[in-house]
Amino acid sequence: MKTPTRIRLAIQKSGRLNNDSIKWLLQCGLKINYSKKTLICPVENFPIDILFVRDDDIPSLVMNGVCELGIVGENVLLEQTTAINENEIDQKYHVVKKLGFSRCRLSIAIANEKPFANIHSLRNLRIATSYPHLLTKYLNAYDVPAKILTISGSVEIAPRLGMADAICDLVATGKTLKENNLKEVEAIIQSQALLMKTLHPSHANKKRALDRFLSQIA
Ligand code: PRT
Ligand code: ZN
Repeated sequence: MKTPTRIRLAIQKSGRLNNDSIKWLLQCGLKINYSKKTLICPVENFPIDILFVRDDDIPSLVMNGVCELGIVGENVLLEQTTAINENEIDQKYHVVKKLGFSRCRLSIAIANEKPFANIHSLRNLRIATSYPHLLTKYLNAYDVPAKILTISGSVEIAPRLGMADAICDLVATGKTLKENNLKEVEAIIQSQALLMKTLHPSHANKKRALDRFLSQIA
């Protein structure tokens, strides 16, 4: 059987990370010839195959060694790893570098007219979010009980629908919050895209390609 020597690098298939991830790879000197429909694309001048996937799948693909490398938002990586035992996680991946694009923050926001003095003003509120683990960890650190409602999208609309008193979602320019009559009151984490690598490469002989790529971008 032929020994695999090509490494896999996972990036988002479509969405906010896609363009800048490709731009960054091109800046690293990789020659990529891909179309929007491609799911896997061989790099012409390097033993790397680019895999196009949902961003949420990237941390586990890398942690399980299916892909040696991945580009993902810190927000997604932190939410997923917060859900798992920290010691177990530390042995599965390493953050190679933060890439400086897709910057945003995960913040709590409430209706403009609601009074807010400090984090304790959130006590016992219903907070809608797609980031239940990061939000729970943050509120627990301040000993603030709240009812967390996990929803997968359009989080900003939840207070208008009467489903929630507050939200916890990503903010970049603040335009979406403004449009939904919400004000940002607490920033939980700052985020940007990062390059992560597996600590479990599936074949030892892929290490040479991995080391060569990592030394090229150092
Ligand atoms: O389909 P797939 O699962 O791959 O993509 P997705 O829909 O889960 O993610 P996508 O493409 O929306 O975002 C990918 C990543 O981009 C996020 O995980 C963040 O790391 C990063 N990013 C940077 C953002 C934003 N900025 C951002 N502003 N992701 C989402 N937003 C949304 C936010 O949720 C809110 O609805 O934009 C709105 C707020 O933006 P402003 O500018 O109005 O404040
Ligand atoms: Zn996603």
